[in-house]
Amino acid sequence: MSLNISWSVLDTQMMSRAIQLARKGFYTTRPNPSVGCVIVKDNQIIGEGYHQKAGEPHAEVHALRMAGEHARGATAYVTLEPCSHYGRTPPCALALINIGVKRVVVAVEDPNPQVGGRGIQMLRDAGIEVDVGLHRDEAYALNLGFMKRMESGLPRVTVKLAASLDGKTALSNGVSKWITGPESRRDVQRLRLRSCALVTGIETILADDPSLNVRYQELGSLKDSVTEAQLLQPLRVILDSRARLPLSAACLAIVSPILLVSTVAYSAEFQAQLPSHVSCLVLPAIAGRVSLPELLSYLGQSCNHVLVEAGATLAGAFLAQGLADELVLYQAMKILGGYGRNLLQLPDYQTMAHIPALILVDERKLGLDTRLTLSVMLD
Ligand code: AOF
Ligand code: ZN
Repeated sequence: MSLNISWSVLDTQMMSRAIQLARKGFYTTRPNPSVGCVIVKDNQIIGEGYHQKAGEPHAEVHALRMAGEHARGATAYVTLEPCSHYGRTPPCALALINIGVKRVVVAVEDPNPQVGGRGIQMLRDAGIEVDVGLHRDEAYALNLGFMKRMESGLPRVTVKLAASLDGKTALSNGVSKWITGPESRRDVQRLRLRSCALVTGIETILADDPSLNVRYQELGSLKDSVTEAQLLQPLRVILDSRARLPLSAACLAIVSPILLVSTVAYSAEFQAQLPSHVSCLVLPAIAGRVSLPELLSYLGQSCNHVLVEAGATLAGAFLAQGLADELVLYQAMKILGGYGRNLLQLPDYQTMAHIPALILVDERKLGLDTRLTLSVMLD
């Protein structure tokens, strides 16, 4: 624990730098965590690096390569506990031991069951001084999805919503283009880019025929941190309980992975006509609809963060079932009036004790709109 450690100014500065480096990989490392590493000797940075892409070298390896033999006797600052397992790359703890670093400062432990404290133990067993907990909250916050998946097997779920001041998502005739402005819509591209999967419902597909991909040219200033070649498209997940998706849906024509989830199998004839980037999954039903807990368990095998971009029924189901961690609401300063559609379909709660408990964690102006980020308090 960090409670008894008094960190020096140098420690604090170096871990801040490591976190800054980790952030550089935020949009490209998934499903691996964003991790940064700085190697310091005689008050000088002699190596630094960050994890850029799953399957490629970890942060420590980049930093050690830069430092070379000078790393002997140095201090390594790492935002996540160095790994102890042979995954796609050999253990970073071993690399630090082999080069002979003297001290390792770790921001937060790695809850990955393959690591889970063993990286820190390996270093200590080799006689290296290890201090844990510097900037822990910041390092944890950088990898909320990864942390949740490793701790629970479930992905973090963000539900994206866009509405008018009177909480409507469309006019009564269905017209919704555009309630929010271009800045909000560009920000949705950022939400998609940070997500391993996007979940939508068949009703949204049938009504709007969206492509649900990340469009590089719409990334704005994010283009500075992600090149077009690095762009990772999230898995597009379509919940289609009764297997109604038409082969003409626009999303199918875009070549990036799609998962069609139904409660009854698609016909062999339909499946034979699907392009190779589309796969199908049958899950159990709850009240005639795809079981959302089963869906999240399935996605938790490989997805850190799931973005739900759906209509009021499906988005409401995630919230009502206690499966949403966060809501991001783009609120337009417009009043639609009439009988437009409601923001979320929720049960008819009879007491305030039963309504979802939300905490506003961020509020920001985006053009003429306001973006509210709300944490859902789960009991
Ligand atoms: C580190 N440094 O920079 C990262 C770590 O599939 P692999 O071999 O890349 O292993 C991925 C796991 O390694 C990942 O789930 C997490 O536990 C850890 N990530 N560890 O020491 C890093 N990215
Ligand atoms: Zn590693």
